[in-house]
Amino acid sequence: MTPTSSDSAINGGIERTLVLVKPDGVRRSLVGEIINRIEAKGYKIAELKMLSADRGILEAHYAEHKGKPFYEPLLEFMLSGPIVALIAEGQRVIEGFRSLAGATDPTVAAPGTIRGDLARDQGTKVVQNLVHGSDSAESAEREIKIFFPNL
Ligand code: IDP
Ligand code: MG
Repeated sequence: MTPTSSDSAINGGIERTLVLVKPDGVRRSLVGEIINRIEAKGYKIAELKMLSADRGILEAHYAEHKGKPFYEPLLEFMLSGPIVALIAEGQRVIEGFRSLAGATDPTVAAPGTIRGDLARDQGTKVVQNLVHGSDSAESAEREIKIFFPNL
């Protein structure tokens, strides 16, 4: 189909968000399931890598939580195994992925969401909820730079 000016208007406003599959997701072999949900929704995976985060990266990423009771357990948890970092792309993907992920607390996250379907309270100090997703355009830009500094 020949692109028209109205197509380019429809295709505008593409956003990018940073998604992390946390160590519990990698340990439980849920990487494919999580990526599938992102792709099935219609978002594009623009970048993807597996890495073992170091403390410096996580301190930068979670700076807003420094001093909270779950901060040290959160860093320890995120250091407990490899993670997958990806950039998902599409119109309103920041809000859209947060909706796919579900509420922070997996016990009450809605069924149908990644956290609601696949995670639960494990009695740990930090809640293990499989995924991270940027919460705003500013966070997305900041977090993408942390995990993909060469872009
Ligand atoms: P989010 O991942 O849904 O954006 P944030 O408030 O940004 O949630 O918290 C970052 C991560 O810290 C959460 O995903 C979760 O793993 C953990 N966390 C947040 N709040 C609590 C809490 O009250 N108790 C235990 N862990 C928490
Ligand atoms: Mg957050």
